[in-house]
Amino acid sequence: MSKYYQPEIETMALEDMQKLQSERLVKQVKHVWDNVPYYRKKMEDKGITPDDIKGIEDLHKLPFITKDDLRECYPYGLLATDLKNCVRIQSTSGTTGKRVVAFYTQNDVDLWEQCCARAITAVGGTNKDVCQVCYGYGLFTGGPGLHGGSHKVGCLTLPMSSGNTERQLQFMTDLGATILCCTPSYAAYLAESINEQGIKDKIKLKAGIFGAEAWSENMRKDIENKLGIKAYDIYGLTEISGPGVSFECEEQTGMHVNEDHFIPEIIDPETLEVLPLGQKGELVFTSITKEGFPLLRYRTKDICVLSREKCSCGRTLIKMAKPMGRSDDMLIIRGVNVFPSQIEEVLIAVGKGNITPNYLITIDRVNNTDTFDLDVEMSESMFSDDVKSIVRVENEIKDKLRSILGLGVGVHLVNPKSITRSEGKAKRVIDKRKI
Ligand code: DLL
Repeated sequence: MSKYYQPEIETMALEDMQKLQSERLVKQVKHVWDNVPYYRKKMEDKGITPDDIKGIEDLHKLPFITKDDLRECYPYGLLATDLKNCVRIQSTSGTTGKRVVAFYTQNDVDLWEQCCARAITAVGGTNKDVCQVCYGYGLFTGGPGLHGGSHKVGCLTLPMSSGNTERQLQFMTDLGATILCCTPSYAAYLAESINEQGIKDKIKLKAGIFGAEAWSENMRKDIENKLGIKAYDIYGLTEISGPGVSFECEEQTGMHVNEDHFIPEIIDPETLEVLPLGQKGELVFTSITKEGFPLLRYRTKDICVLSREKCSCGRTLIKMAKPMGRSDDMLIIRGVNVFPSQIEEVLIAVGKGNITPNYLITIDRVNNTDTFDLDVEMSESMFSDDVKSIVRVENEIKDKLRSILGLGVGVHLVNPKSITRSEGKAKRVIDKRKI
């Protein structure tokens, strides 16, 4: 087995893990207090100092950090070390306005890659494996994270990045890839292409590590059957490091959190109270080993459940269920984080009396790929215009959205007053994806 199965950590007794977390938390709080004036102010506003945090039992006293804080502090406001100590940035898949930038020291990159190496090891990966990484490379953490983990395990790494299915299949068959890392929707697409081309017997895959978006147990079964592999979930987010915050083991009943690096909590998103194990609420993480960009009590907005039920793999690391949705309005479309507010901004910019602010986003999944359509009501004056000018406005909206989101959107100007008005909160999104 690869040296990234670390039983001294992964099967540690609960008391020992809590002791380790407490030591690291105390140190981390001091590091953040000393180096991040923004967070120090938040602590002062709550009337606490690092002396009040003696261990994980005091974690609940710390203030939360949210995406809004990250935006306010963009780009350097939450950096906890001199910039010269940082060697990398990564960023969430989002827009210029909403972008979140995370900084890493070399040590941060090493620890992150170790987390991914644990995930690859947990699916049976060793230095005999050929690991095909088709998450996007670049600012997105998927490619770089799994790539680094694959190197650490000693797999032959195929740094494919996303897209170009023909080339993916050629390398997969010619080089005998045994582990596939990509989003579950791309895995399902690859599986279909393999079956269509009748090349299943040329495939040597045994396991897949699929995450970055929600997927169901049905989708897991479908991918497993079509590819003849075991499909494992992996979770993470840029703000906390990237993929590998938690990973699935052979039991496939939820993801073990790398608790020696990230302390998870579940809170009630309304009252902000910490909820007991087993209750559903918003997932919050505290980074206890990061140097460059250590976030304390970061609200992920992912709705989830934690469990300490005994796992047959022997790991004692706490488990999180598959995330069950979000407590904010963020959508993940083809892996890109999209906020309805970004669409509103574009509509306002393009508006000029041609369109109204009434719109409806429809998302679906066709052939395992997300479709993204936007209906926008025209104004009465535009309604009487010729088709040419309607198409011009549609294209303008389309181009602006593509440049901001990096996504193709089907834009349709619809008749005035044709979008159903709501009596309560406006319903702007119809998500037909069955996931
Ligand atoms: O998606 C990191 C990642 C890359 C995870 C590759 C796994 C594999 P972000 O772009 O910052 O980072 O998006 C983070 O994606 O808050 C969740 O809402 C969602 N997400 C990530 N993994 C899963 C998963 C990467 N396994 C946001 N299941 C998170 C459901 C997931 N949702």
